[in-house]
Amino acid sequence: MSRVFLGTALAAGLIAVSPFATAQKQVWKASDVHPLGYPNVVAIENMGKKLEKDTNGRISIQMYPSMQLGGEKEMIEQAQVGALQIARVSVGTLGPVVDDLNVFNMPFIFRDEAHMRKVIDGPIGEELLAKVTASPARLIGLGWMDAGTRNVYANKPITKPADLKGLKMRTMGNPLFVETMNAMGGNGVPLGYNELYSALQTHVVDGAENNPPSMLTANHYQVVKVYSLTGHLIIPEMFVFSKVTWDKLSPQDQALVKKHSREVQMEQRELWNKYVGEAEAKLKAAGVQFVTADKAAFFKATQPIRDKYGAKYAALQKRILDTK
Ligand code: BDP
Repeated sequence: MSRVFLGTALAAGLIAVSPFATAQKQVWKASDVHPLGYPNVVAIENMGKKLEKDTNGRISIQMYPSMQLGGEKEMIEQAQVGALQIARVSVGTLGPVVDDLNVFNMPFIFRDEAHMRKVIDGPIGEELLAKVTASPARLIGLGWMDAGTRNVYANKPITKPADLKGLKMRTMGNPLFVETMNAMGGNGVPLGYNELYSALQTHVVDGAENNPPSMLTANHYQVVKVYSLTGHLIIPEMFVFSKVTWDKLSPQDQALVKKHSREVQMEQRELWNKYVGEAEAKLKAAGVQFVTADKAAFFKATQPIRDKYGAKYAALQKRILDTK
């Protein structure tokens, strides 16, 4: 086919190949388990506004917040088949899909949140996004988000591993977290985030672990009243794009999305910094008790997990630890 003919045929809409398809108006579906107003949701919505402006309305994003499309496992599956374009999920739930990510899911792998941010912003962060893209998962790793530090909550203070004895504690759906919770002294029960509120309410589980904004916005604080600062997990989140849709985009559109993704990464963090403080204040005002825990004891109790899983990623783990 000559170039001239191809061009004419495309302009006439005779051939539905990708360059033509992308000239059409597209509304991408994005989803998040968190509600409107949550930093992650706001940052993706803002990306949608920028894309709309840059493309004169050709591309826009429709956000489906608050677990409207299910939990993160369901969101990942929808993105894999192209039913959803952007899924913002925890690396906790992505670990079982792209195994290399589990290096971030190990307890106490990061010294603190600043350390985690250094790692995701630098070459390791880039490499892991590329690993997702290159994996058979049919997802494109676009960028990272911050989710602070996860601490345990139940209806009693958990200051040391013995306090978790006999407690059923919800974890994200990843065997690594069940083992971690068991090593910390409790009984890990993997459940989707979308199942958690009712599981707490009906005492299917006695507690959970998460950051303060999640405990607040998912209403867990209405049922569980003591937040113990175990600091066992600092897990970043990722927003991924459906490869099915991505492959139909022009290189220009792909580059545009990539550029905005880095901006999302930086913008979400600013929003997060503010949001965490507000969430803590609201939890306290609602009667949630914040308790200091013996972090060193939990660190020690979880050493077998780092030994077991760390061996697989020894080189990467060393580079993470060496990131200053
Ligand atoms: C929240 C994360 C969210 C996870 C949720 C969970 O932002 O991505 O789905 O924890 O525990 O902190 O499932």
